[in-house]
Amino acid sequence: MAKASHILALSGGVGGAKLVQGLAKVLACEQLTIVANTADDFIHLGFPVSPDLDTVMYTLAGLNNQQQGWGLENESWQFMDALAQFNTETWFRLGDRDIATHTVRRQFLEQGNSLEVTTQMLCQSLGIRNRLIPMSNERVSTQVQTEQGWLDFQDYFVRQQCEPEVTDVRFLGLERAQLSPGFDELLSGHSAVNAKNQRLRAVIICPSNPFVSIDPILKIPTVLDKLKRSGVPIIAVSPIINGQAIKGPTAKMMKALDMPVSASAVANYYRDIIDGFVIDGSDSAEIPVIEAMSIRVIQAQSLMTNLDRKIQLAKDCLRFIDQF
Ligand code: FO1
Repeated sequence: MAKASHILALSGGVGGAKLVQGLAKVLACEQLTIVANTADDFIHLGFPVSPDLDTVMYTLAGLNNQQQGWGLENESWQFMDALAQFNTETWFRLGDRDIATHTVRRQFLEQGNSLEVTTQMLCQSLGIRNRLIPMSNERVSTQVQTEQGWLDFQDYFVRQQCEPEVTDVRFLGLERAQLSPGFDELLSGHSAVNAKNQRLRAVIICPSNPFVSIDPILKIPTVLDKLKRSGVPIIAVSPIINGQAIKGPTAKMMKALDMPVSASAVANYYRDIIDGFVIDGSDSAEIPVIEAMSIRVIQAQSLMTNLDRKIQLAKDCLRFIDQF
């Protein structure tokens, strides 16, 4: 019988990639698969950009710009500087080295490879041995409703710096999207998930924005059903610490969606999906509220300000999983 020891992490954005880095340091490479959100993807200046895949990929390769949260360290901006001479848009910054990634991704995709295979090839070239999979090979595009009407995600997130108030979120193409084959195998195959004869042990929902980073993954048709039928524990790490989001518009979106900005409000949002919830030590008051939802809770240092903390949070999540 295959040993249930494989961890599936669902990730989007910068916060998710931090926990993924901790998990990758703690688990053997064949024990971890990351499924990343691809609803932030867009074609920009002809380049197919996949921000959440690239943030995880660069992080796992140790090449990510830690201070910025996205993109590469030691980046140069000659392309953007040259672009600025023309009256074209420069609000979405593509570094010279980053463009190599988009160029090779475009080549692979134009040769007819799926985004999953393309990502695998890119990861292989960067020496990454963990499995990084897009949630879907089909295009899904997040839009946010604001007083300006529906905005494409990167226009809202980058060009307008999350300034407009979001009153709704939609994912164009979601109803037609299928799980990527690798994602589907992980959730459906109760048999071994890899050549090492491992079975899926648990799913970890990383501390990403629930509305625009995790929801696109969970709302792909059949995902919720397959998660439930997998029978494995599903835990989430709160992206809200002490009433604050660490990065990005999560807190702002919760306010605009009339939700209290609290860890328990996120637990409530995930309540039909998760068995366990990891909150920060500063949020003890939330424990009874979350336990009242029949969700088990542990507290852990959730502010991942350095590698040791990312590793410790990963260890705390894995120890929590052993309670199920
Ligand atoms: N975020 C920004 O705030 N400004 C940028 O100019 C920017 C460029 C960029 C280029 C490639 C890439 O993969 C990500 C980039 N991001 C930028 C981050 C991106 O908008 C976010 O990482 C996700 O879409 C949200 O998690």
